Amino acid sequence: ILVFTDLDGSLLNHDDYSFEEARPTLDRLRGAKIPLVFVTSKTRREVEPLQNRLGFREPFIVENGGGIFVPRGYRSVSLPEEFREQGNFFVLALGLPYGRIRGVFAAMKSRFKITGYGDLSSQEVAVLSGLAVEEAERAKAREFSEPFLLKSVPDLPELERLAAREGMKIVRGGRFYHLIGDRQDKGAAVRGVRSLYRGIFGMEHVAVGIGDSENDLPMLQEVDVPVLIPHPERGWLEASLPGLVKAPDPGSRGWNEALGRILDELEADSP
Ligand code: 2M8
Ligand code: MG
Ligand code: MG
Repeated sequence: ILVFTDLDGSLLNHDDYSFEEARPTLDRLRGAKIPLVFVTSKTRREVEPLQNRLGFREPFIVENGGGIFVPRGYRSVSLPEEFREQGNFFVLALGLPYGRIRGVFAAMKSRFKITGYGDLSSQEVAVLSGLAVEEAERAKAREFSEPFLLKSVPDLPELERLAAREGMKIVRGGRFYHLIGDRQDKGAAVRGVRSLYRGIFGMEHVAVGIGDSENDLPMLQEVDVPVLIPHPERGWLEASLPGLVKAPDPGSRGWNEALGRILDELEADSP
């Protein structure tokens, strides 16, 4: 078994970012040595402290599929050469460099009322997101994507056309839109990580995927057991996915319950 999970609104509560209620199932994953792969809009600098707090040291996917990070020495195998060494990680970039994304964003900004993380201070990002200021500073350390707010939603189709012309696209998370490269999304990155596990890590597996927002749908399409967590106000996203499991509650509580039940079933099938 391999578990892919979104963070905000899924493993972490939408409002207070807590994962306390997910502890029982997190402990169970750790005990059974089931890898938990984060698939998030967050940056590498946001994921690192979270992995430490949660006690997981697995590969992870950042910035809506912008990059796959594998900890140095993970499972003592050597990775394909497309993976570049970067600090404590080997990184496969699937997205475009942040500088290029910001360049296109600046051109969009001259015509539309949009505000990106690059235009905001850490204090401002903290207010908009509900993150602490130090966390907001980590969220601003983008490598592959620009989260932004849009004043007028009817502008979206025109922004999408501009993005497409530059080889980019726009996806929607829990609070923000994200300008990203058009070859990246959470689904493409999950496909890449699954083939690493099957190939060089030698692990055939059943994949579970858990998410709550539109940007999670490509990931949910790439797994065997897709799970949707409801938004605290909006409920479950509209989605037709074969075998879809709907978690009973938002955030970490729903995550804990739904994944706990799925593990019961998978373990009963292959004891
Ligand atoms: C952004 O991502 C969330 C994920 O759904 C969103 O779009 O609402 C990202 O900027 C991420 O880096 C940040 O931690 C998060 C904070 O809510 O917002
Ligand atoms: Mg989410
Ligand atoms: Mg997310």
